Amino acid sequence: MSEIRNNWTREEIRDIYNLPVLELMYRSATVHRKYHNPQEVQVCTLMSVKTGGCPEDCSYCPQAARYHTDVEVHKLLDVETVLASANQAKESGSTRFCMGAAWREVRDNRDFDRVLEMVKGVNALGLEVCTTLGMLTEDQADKMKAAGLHAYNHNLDTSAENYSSIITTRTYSDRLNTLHNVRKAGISVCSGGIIGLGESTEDRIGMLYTLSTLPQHPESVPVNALVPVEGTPLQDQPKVEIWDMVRMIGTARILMPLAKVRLSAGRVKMTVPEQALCFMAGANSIFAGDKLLTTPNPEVQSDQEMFQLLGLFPMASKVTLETA
Ligand code: SAM
Ligand code: DTB
Ligand code: SF4
Repeated sequence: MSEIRNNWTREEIRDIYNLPVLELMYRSATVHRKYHNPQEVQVCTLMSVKTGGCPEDCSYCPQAARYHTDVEVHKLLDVETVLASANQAKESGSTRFCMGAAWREVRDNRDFDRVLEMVKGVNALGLEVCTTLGMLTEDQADKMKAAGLHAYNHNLDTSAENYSSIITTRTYSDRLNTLHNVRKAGISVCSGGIIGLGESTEDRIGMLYTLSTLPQHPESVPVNALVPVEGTPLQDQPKVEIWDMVRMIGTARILMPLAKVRLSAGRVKMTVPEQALCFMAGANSIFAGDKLLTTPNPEVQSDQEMFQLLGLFPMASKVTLETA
């Protein structure tokens, strides 16, 4: 039941997703316990190193230039500013630092050189370093690997069938091509999606099908609940039901047992008992800090209290373990 498989069928995935929810949770929790320590949760920090003004039209995103949102646009930050934040993130218990830029794709210019410096600096702090910068070529992926990049985040967001209703300025195969370049460069793959976009259950199954039938599963699968932002086309979407998050997380856990399944955007709207259900279903990572990229996230203090209450502890850094 829980061996690593890349030949899942849509029918199998549909059957898992549609199990009675408590049965799904029981099965995913069982897989979770076989492959992970269920008390351990990786704490990650996100930082937007270049905000807003993006030429893409992702209909959920407050950073797309064409939507009128309250996002404060800024150019690429200085290396020092970013490294100071990375250091703070480390001090507050994060072991992974992810830098995001509102770019359609990486260009071979000074900004990219600066991002490579950021990657080197964060790596030198002993943090896992991740970036999310849009589309990448093979050569750019190789350069990031050489700079010490651990992981690259590039979400599929929804199913292939639904993609063009959410984003028209690029295609699903553009997305898959970047994931291929990242994998080829030997960088760990972080790819997941968003629920609450107005997608059907079949779209959720389709996205999980694409992820779980890649030649190698992503090491990291973020499950985001849409944070509706005023000014974006999806501003009026209803709140995601907790049982939908549980089903996505649980199904991802069963399909990709080794992956870190990340309870990502949308936690501000979730209660502690709701988040507990997500951890029970197999989530083993959160983003900490009062901001994601541009939208609010729970305070570090309240997450620490939640961990205490649920008997969870932050995953220790590999660097600490090696030197201990
Ligand atoms: N520009 C790059 C790209 O699109 O890959 C990197 C940054 S982009 C903001 C990273 C991811 O954030 C998106 O793929 C999407 O899954 C997620 N995201 C953006 N806006 C969101 C929102 N309002 N709610 C939930 N997730 C969101
Ligand atoms: C991911 O899947 N979720 C994070 C991270 N990868 C980059 C981003 C969530 C962004 C939520 C909207 C915002 O704060 O701008
Ligand atoms: Fe740009 Fe990324 Fe936002 Fe799409 S999700 S508009 S590519 S920043």
